[in-house]
Amino acid sequence: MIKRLRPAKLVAALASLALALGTASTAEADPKADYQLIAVVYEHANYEGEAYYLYAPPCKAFSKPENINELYDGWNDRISSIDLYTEHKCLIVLFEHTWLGGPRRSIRDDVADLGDWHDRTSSVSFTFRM
Ligand SMILES: [Ca+2]
Repeated sequence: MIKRLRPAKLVAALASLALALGTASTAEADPKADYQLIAVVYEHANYEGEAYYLYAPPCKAFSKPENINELYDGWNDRISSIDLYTEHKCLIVLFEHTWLGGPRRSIRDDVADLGDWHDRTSSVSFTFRM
């Protein structure tokens, strides 16, 4: 069963993403204002179990990726399926280790079962999907 978005959870996800990405800004404008829901990741295959919402600014070219160098809130080595919001045309790259280290796997569409990538992802990168 896919969990519904709830405002409280959205706010919490945005807050922790801002911390994880270090997006603090001195500008008056809210630096998170243009964040999009890029994907929902789940602890089990087939979009089951606990869900986590991944937000990022609009995805840019490979030369300017948005990175989450360390998955937060206990999500290290936990993701098993991914519901990708393809309308944003983002490519997600999963990395086995933190800070984009180790083997990688590119995600271009929903993945109901990550197979040998179950409970393995430790950091992710978002770029624009050509
Ligand atoms: Ca890992």
